[in-house]
Amino acid sequence: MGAEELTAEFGIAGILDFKHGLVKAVTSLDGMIGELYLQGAQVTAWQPPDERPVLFTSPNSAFAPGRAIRGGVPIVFPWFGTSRHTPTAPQHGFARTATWHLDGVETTGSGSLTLTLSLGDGDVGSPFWPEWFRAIYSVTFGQTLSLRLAVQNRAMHPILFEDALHCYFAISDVAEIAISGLAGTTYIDKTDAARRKVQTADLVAITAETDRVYLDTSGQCVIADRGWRRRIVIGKDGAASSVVWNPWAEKAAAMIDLGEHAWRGMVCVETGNVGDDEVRLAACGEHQMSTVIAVGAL
Ligand code: TA6
Repeated sequence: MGAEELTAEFGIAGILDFKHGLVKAVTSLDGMIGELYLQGAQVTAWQPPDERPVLFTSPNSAFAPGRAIRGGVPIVFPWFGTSRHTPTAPQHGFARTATWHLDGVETTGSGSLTLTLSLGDGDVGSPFWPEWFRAIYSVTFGQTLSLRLAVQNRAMHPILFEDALHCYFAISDVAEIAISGLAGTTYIDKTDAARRKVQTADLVAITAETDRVYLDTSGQCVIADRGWRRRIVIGKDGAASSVVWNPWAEKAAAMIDLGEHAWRGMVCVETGNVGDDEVRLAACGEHQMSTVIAVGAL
């Protein structure tokens, strides 16, 4: 559907509008701002009243059909990174570049707006993962940002997949933040030949390229940002992994959709089921994972 048809069916005057180009939904409600592209069902902005933007989205992103948008919350599915089974398949799966269907819009009395989107095997027809599935994604923009991804197995056999909500957070400066909630867990260090290490320090500080898949983590993560004196709290459910990523200067310089200096103002803290934590979903079963993101003063 194009922007006009979406506005006719789902638009709410003064609250929800749809923009041309790569089609996106733009919401503004009681001082809160939110934005979501139908491609990838990708949230690219969320800003509660009187707050700075919480998500980082690169203005250098391609914003073009079939090209991944750099920032916001890309949905990683059905594999994370390079597919272990088919290394030639596109990085991080097909969900982030496919166009999702907008199935419903709902406002609630508490100043929030929920968009529900879906994607099925018929929409993607991927040769790399020819499974029968339906994914349903609900996004609630409000005082918090709530994201829930449900995957239904429509086949008569179990399916295996990885998923992640690859959140890019806006920060004052990478030197000014510390991430808590991961102490004592084991991570795969993708910057060091995928060696497994234990997070011994209470806090994760970003002092070099960082690319870590933390396994078997169920608690919330908190980004404490001294520069902006705020905390971003990332709660999760149904997600056994957390991923922490910052490309640092050299890698960032090679990423034209990021730009040379933007890496200092972003960090990814992702919620998902990755690597050892991949999901094995029984025939006709459903798996849900969700994250709730909140901000507050430090
Ligand atoms: O989640 C971390 C990661 O897998 C990194 O290895 C890094 O490459 C990043 O995602 C971004 O991947 P992308 O395909 O969006 O360039």
